[in-house]
Amino acid sequence: MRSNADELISYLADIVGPRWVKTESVDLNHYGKDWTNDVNPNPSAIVFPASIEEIKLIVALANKKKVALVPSGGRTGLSGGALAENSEVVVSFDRMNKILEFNAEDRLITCEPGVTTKTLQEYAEEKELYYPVDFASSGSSQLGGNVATNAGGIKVIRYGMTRNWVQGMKVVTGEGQLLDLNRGLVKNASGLDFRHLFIGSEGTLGFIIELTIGLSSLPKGSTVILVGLNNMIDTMTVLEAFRNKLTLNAFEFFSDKALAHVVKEHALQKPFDKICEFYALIEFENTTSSDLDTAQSIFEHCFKCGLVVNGTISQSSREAKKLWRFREDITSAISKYSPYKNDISVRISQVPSFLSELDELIKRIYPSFETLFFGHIGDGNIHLNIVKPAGLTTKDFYKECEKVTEMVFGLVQKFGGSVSAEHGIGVLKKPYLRYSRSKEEITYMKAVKRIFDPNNIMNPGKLVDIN
Ligand code: 2HG
Ligand code: ZN
Repeated sequence: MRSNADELISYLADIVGPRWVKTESVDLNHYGKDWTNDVNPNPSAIVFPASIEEIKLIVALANKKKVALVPSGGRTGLSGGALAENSEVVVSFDRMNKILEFNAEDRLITCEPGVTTKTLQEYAEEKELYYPVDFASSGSSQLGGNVATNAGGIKVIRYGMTRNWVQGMKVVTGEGQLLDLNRGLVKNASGLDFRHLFIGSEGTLGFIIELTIGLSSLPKGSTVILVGLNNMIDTMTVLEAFRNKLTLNAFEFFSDKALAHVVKEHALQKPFDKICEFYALIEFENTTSSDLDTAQSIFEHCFKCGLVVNGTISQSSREAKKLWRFREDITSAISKYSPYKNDISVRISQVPSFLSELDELIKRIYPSFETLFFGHIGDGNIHLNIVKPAGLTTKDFYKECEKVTEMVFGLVQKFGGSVSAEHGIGVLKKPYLRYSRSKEEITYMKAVKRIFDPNNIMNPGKLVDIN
C-alpha cells in the first residue's frame, strides 16, 4: 500500500511531470528555507509548476488533501516567510520566469512571478525605462516574493515601496479562484482593490501568478557622496540640508562598526583615514549642471557647522559603486556571525528622538554584544543587527536577544513605528505583530485570510495564525 506522502507526490507528478517534483534531501534543504538564520527546513516535496493551469490544479489538490503550500521565490527573505518546517509542499516559481509583454505607451511590463528584480531592471533599461525598486539581493530576489513582502530597499525615499509599482496582478486564491486584479489601469475607483491585500500578504492568501509592473523614466546620471559624522542624531539634519536642495535617490547610513566588517571581509580600504562613528551615503540625481556645485556647498555648510567631519564625492559610476559597497555589503559581510536582526521604522521626523532612546536602551540592555546600526534612515528604516559572540550557540544567543526584543519593540510602539519596515513578519516577527498593529487590525487580518484561504493551506503559520 502506498503511504499518504507517496500518493501526494504521485498526484503532484501527474500535474507538473515527475521531473518537476523533487524530494531529495539536498533539494528539500535548499528550497525549504530563505536567508533567515538558524532554521530547520523540513518540506515534504518541492514542486515546480510552469503555468497558471498547473497552479490551479496544485491548489485544488491541496484543498482536497488538506496539504499546506509554501510559495517560494528567490528566498532572500529574512523573516522566515518562505520557510517550510512542517512537511509542507514548497511551490517554486523558478520555471515561471518569463517576461510576457511590454507596452511602451502604458509603460508596463507583464511578467511571471519568477522573474528576478535584476532581469526586470535590465529589461526596462533596454526599453529606455526604469524599474526603481532596488536592493542588494536584486540578482536573486523574484518579483512575486518582492510583491508578497512589499519589498523596500535603497530607493524608497525617492520611488516608494514595491506596492507603488504594481499596476495589475493575477492571483489564484487559497480557495482556488483566479482573479485578474486592476489590469494595468491607472485610474480605477470601482470599489475594494484586492491587489493591495495581496501585496504584503506573504503568500498567506493565495499565489501571485502574474504581475503587471509600472515603469518610470530613466533617471539622468547620479552622484554619490559619503560623509562621516560623529553621532547618529546629526544624520537627520544632514538629510534635511541635502533633501531641500537636491533630488535624492537614496539616503543611507551605517555605523563604523558595521563598516569595519565590510572592510575586513572584502579587504577594502576604509573611506577616510580618520574614524568617524557614523556615515551617511547620499545619492542624488544630476538633474541640472549646477547640482554638483550645490552638493559641494551643502557639504561645506554642514562641515562648517560641525555636522559632518569628513566627506568624499564620486567622480564616476565606478567610484559611486565602490562607495555603495560600504553600505550594501554589510549583510553578507556579517552573515557568518548569525546576527539577530531587527528591521524597524518610525516616521522620519521621529528618527532623532527614537534613535537617541534606542541607543540608550541598547547600551543598557546589550552590554556585552556587538550592535550594528545601519539602514535606510532617509525613510525612517533602521536595521539593528546584534552580532553573535563566538562563545555562544546560536540558540542561546537568540534567546538572550529575544529577552530584550520586547523592550526594543516597546519603544517602537511608543513611537508609533513598525516592527517590520520592509522584511515582513514571516514566523520570526509574528509574536511581535501586536506592537505595530492593533488587536482589531489583527482580527480583521485573520478574517481576510479565512475568506481567501478557508482551509488554511496557504503558507500557514506565517504572519498570523488562524487556528
Ligand atoms: C539591507 O538593507 C537589507 O541591507 C538587509 O534590508 C538588512 O541585514 C539586514 O538586517
Ligand atoms: Zn534594508
